[in-house]
Amino acid sequence: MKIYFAGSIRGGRDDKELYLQLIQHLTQYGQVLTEHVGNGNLTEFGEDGPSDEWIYNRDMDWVRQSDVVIAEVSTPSLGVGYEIGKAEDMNKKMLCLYREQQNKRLSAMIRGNSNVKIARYETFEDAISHIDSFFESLK
Ligand code: 6IA
Repeated sequence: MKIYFAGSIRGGRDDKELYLQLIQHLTQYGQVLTEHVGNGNLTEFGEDGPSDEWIYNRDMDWVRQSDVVIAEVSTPSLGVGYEIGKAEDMNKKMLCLYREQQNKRLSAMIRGNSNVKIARYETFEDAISHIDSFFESLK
């Protein structure tokens, strides 16, 4: 099972530790192609490294190859929204995890999309149980 995990990078790195913990949990279900999303050293300003064009092409290849897409959407991110739209067009099985926060509302382009399953959670344990139920439903 190939898993594409999407989480904010340039949109902001406030949840980077959470991404890492979610990715660690996901590895029991298969290969997480995008482990760098949980990299604690990666800031929203990026680093010297591959060009944006290279990153785009590689990530789109990975979305294509993936069996499932899990997106953490609590921190708004253009890249994550784009990946969700592409994954929808490719008919990928997808789960979006969303934590309610004061003064923030999830984009209508995600919340209003009946093709996108949104799992609301409060605690880390809730998020984990949404993930477990999602993989259970694929069996
Ligand atoms: O707009 P954002 O940067 O928040 O978009 C985040 C999403 O786009 C993530 O789910 C990633 O899959 C993808 N993405 C954005 N930037 C990168 C990136 N940057 N590397 C890989 N995927 C990315 C540089 C990494 C660095 C180690 C050179």
